[in-house]
Amino acid sequence: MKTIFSGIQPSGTITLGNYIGAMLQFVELQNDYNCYFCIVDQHAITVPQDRLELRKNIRSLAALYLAVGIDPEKATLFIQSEVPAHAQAGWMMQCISYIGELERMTQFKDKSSGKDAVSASLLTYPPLMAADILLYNTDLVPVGEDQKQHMELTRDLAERFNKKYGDVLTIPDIRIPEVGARIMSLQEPTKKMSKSDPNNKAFITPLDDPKQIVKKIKSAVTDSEGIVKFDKINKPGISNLLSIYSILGNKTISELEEMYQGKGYGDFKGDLAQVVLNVFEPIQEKYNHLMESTELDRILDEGAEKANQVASKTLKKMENAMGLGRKRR
Ligand code: ATP
Ligand code: LTN
Repeated sequence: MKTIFSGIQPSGTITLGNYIGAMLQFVELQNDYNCYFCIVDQHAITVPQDRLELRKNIRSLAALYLAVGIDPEKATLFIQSEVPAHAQAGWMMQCISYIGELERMTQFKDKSSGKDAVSASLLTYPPLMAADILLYNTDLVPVGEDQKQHMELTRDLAERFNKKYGDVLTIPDIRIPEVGARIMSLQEPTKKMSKSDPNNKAFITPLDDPKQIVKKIKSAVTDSEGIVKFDKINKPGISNLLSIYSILGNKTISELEEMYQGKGYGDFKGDLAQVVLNVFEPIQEKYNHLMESTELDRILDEGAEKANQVASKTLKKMENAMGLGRKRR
């Protein structure tokens, strides 16, 4: 069986973008692959986090992974900071990364622009991500489109390591969904929907209450034309909503365009809100149950143990190859 690895930051509550771009793929892929799904808390602290909020978000993200349908019998679910090999291998990956290539990452440019104090870790974020992936001999990484550049760097770093130190690391491929790889902000539809957006009207989360979801969709920015038609360049707002409707409502874009011919955005948005609620309400119910159970800790303990076993083996190989410490088996 081939191996899959992917991670989500506990930097807030997952959005509709994370759900469509990442989690929907995870649920489907867990049946055919040996999967590792990680809560990348060390990545989350590359920007300031409130410690209590972070703790809450880690636990909440674990419950959400399960609530959307990740099955701990099939996939390994764990927290990055509970597997020390990530930080250790991350350091080794930093040592073979060039500052120039890290400065070219668009996520670094976006997250650092306009800030007076930029942490060094924001720059060295991608080598840690490479370590996450490479420790599990990963074949495939399902992510949204925004991670393409980081994945290319991960492949470059793995190839660089192998060239310098011998054939130790598996070169992973990226998997981006055909539709929904980039869900846009509801308020600025030319910007990616992001869970750390300071404007909470820009995103929907599965934990929003139904009234909030309806309100956010109704106030999503569109255009003044009033025609439900997919045109990403000239009508980014309605096109984004059409993509969401199409994926969650199992209808093609052209079916939707036909259904809403002659109708305004109001009808369309009302129906879309219902489609989103149909998907999110059962997730919320399962989530509430999991947060109250002791099951969550047991699953995360088992996940960390399994991940540790695999990761520490690769770490040893990497250290031996680089000449760190004393030779170990
Ligand atoms: P942050 O706002 O804190 O940077 P984020 O919302 O961008 O976080 P991540 O935790 O960095 O989310 O991403 C988790 C996964 O979700 C990644 O695979 C990423 O590509 C995917 N993803 C994030 N935002 C979107 C989006 N708007 N559309 C599709 N996929 C997305
Ligand atoms: N960089 C990713 C989160 C992330 C990740 C990973 C994704 C960290 N480590 C490993 C896939 C595989 C992000 O910002 N979305």
